[in-house]
Amino acid sequence: MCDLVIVFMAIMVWYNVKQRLPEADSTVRVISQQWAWNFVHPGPDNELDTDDDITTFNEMHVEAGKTYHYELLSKDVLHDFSVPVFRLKQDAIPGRIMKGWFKPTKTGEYDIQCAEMCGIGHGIMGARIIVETPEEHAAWMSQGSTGKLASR
Ligand SMILES: [Cu+2]
Repeated sequence: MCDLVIVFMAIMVWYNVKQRLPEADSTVRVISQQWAWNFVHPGPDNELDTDDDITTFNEMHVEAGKTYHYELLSKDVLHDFSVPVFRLKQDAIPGRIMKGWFKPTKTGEYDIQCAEMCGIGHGIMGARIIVETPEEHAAWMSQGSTGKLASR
């Protein structure tokens, strides 16, 4: 009987963490490939798949205090989108769009890594997530939407 209670409670935790997404302030697309990360940010219109989308390579920009949904894709093999500081790990599976969410609360730069052995370049498949204040994020977005985004 105790096993059933534990299984039921585990399912409820899984549902609350992985299945029930809170309402998003914004959605970003994360595209993994051997051996890099591409990030598609909605531009000032806050909609993906429009002309003002901002695509970056190995660098993701988000605003502190906002809830983000992500759409995770893979162009080739299994990868795993891992942001250790968020305790976030999600497999990227070719042919599927994996959805999830996060809410950064502190500004700063943090590591993104691939947590799935994905080939000879797996070890160099790192990226950064830059959590910005609203002002910093707006400044970055205005650079990106005019095509003047500086690459690091
Ligand atoms: Cu990998």
